[in-house]
Amino acid sequence: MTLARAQPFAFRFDLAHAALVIIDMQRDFIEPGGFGQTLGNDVRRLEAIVPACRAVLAAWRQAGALVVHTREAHRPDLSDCPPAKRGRGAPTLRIGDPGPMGRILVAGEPGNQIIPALAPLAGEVVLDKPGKGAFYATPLQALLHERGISHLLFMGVTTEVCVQTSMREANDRGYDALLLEDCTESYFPAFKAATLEMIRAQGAIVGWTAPSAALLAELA
Ligand code: TIU
Repeated sequence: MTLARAQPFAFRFDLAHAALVIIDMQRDFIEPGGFGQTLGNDVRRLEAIVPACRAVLAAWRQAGALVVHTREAHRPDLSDCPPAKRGRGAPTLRIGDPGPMGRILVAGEPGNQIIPALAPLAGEVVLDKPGKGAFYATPLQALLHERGISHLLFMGVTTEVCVQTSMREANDRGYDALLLEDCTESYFPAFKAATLEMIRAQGAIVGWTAPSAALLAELA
């Protein structure tokens, strides 16, 4: 497949060697009462991308290609949450504290689940990650290697935190990575815009970006 409208130049991939990686589309970031809001953010901005993400996920599933979902999640005993992460800033609730959707950013809690509109299907890969990047302390690289994956198409939240970190990790590991522009969002519009620019600058120094319509047209 060729996404001719990708920036900074066309993105070519073979579906059999590509994965759709959906970063942290969890209630903790998208709904009120979760981690995103405890940090002081207006979380309502993020739900606007859900219809576009749903359309891509449906088309990708129809094509039969690999789907990977991630969740930012810590063990209930917080043994995988560095004190530096838990102590950062002045949130209303810290990681592990009880909130309206259960304990903040803790695996298994209601707020830590992927939103129902993008719920994983049985058999799809779902990875819990303790960091911002999807490769750090997860089996993602081994899993992609086993399946012969070389190209990653990303969507999810937030653009400049977990999505960008994961793309940079992917880039350093030799993957060609593309971010679907209308399927990612930030609490800060300027940060999203800057991230898209910095990813594709300098001849795709981190990777590519493209509108989801370009992918949907190829998958149709
Ligand atoms: N705070 C923020 O923008 N994001 C995160 O903490 N995690 C993710 O991006 N998933």
